[in-house]
Amino acid sequence: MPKTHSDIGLIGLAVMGQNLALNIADHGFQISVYNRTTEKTDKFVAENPNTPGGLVGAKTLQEFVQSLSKPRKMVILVQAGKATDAVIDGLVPLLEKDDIIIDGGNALWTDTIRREKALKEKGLRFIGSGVSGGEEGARFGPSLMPGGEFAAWKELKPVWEAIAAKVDGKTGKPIMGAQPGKPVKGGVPCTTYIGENGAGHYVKMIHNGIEYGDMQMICEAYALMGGLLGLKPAEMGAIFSEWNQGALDSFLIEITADILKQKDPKTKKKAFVDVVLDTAGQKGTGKWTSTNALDMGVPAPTIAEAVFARCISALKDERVAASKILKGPGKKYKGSKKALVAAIHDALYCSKICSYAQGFQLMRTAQAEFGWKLNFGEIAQIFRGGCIIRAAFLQKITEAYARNPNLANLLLDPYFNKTVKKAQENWRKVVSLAAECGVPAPTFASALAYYDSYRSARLPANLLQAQRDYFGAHTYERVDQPRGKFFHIDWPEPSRPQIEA
Ligand code: NBP
Repeated sequence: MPKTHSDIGLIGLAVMGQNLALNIADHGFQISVYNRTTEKTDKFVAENPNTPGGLVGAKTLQEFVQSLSKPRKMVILVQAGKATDAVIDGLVPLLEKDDIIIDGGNALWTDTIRREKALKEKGLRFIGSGVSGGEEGARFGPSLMPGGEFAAWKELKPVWEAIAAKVDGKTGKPIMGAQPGKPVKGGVPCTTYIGENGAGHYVKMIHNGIEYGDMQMICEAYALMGGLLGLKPAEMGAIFSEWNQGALDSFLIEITADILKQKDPKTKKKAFVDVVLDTAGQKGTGKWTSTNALDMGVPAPTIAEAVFARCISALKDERVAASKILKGPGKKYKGSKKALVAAIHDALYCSKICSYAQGFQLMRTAQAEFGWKLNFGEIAQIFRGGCIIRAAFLQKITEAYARNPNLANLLLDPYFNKTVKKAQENWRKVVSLAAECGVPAPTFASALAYYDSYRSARLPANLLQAQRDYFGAHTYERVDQPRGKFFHIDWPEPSRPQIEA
């Protein structure tokens, strides 16, 4: 017997909405669903008649709102931006005090702050929740990053904890094997309250920035194995499978191994990866992360480098033309294959540590900027299952923040410090070989420069300050005076080109 009112509602029945609705229903919650195009709602409900909780289709927003138990909880999964605002505007006149709107789209966190504030003034509650894991995650367990009023989160918590991905409490490994109608039982849910207003969407954005970095680094490892050792995709696939058994164990390494072993379904002979065009698209969250890093003055060069790597990949025609004119060094690697593969592994791991260090630095600065109180250990924990960056490595981050919740930079944690110390010789070897042989490895090199800059007690910015003082009287501080005391030298007029009369 269906309940008179549904436990929760969901608006937007494209890929994410349909899968998340089925996930919610699989956990015994009755869910009302609404989509702008009614035929989609009708088809979806008709195709899924026997879910444990039950789906209730609504033809109008009014019918949808009236079908929900109070305080109403409704998830929006539509395009971020204007579409989300349009749906909220449609809902507001139909809602009552304390009802809760949950935006599960990839919203810009500042939009979430704005929406939460505007809705609060109307007596309504708003949660901006990052949802990671794509279609598969939404269906069988995503990583969920909710931000908003804590009391509103408590209303949503039973549903969010039920549908989130689960990891083993001891090992931190994702619990797999969910089937339609049969979700996994037990385990630690990959969701936690992140913080006020836009905190959840901010953390989701950083997750995506880190994802950009991870993906590009793996691509560089692949390019180096191909460019320096001439390995074939299937051989590289086997190496990635092996790496997936160790410190690099992660979803992205696992799928890379599968991709590299895949044959092209059309030619049946070629490696699939060899027939894929080398231009990468992007939806913008990596750019948002990098823009935010620049806005806050936080160094996140490796993440930005990963975004730029996609940008340069998109210049396909220009690159093809340039390849006929611009020549590289033409040097070949002649050393041991085994040693270089091991070195690439270490370069990847060290670069990854730096990229995550940058992502966590961003969150650390943002919490001060936006007045949040973020728990970094818990954030790493909820990334362990369901999401694209899920990896064994995240357990090490959780442990690092358990050792020191106020850790200034992940690199300073004893585990990461020791790991980089041990592996840096290999990392440096790979970056220098890449430069010598002309194989682009922008994130590996950028991460190494970040590491060397961060560990430098003195950088050449002294000269930079002097230059600024010279041409702009921007003043400088002295090493032999307290910080905050500024000096200026009356420099001679810079030489100017002589203009003949
Ligand atoms: P889309 O982002 O493509 O959204 C389209 C859906 O929104 C359609 O069902 C559309 O209805 C509906 N919609 C409604 Br209801 N009102 C709308 C309006 N006023 N304007 C435009 N569309 C409206 O769906 P998606 O790919 O499932 O993604 C949903 C959200 O989840 C996005 O914010 C996305 O960034 C985020 N996300 C996606 C992924 C992923 O892997 N795809 C992962 C994580 C997060 P219609 O049928 O009438 O057009």
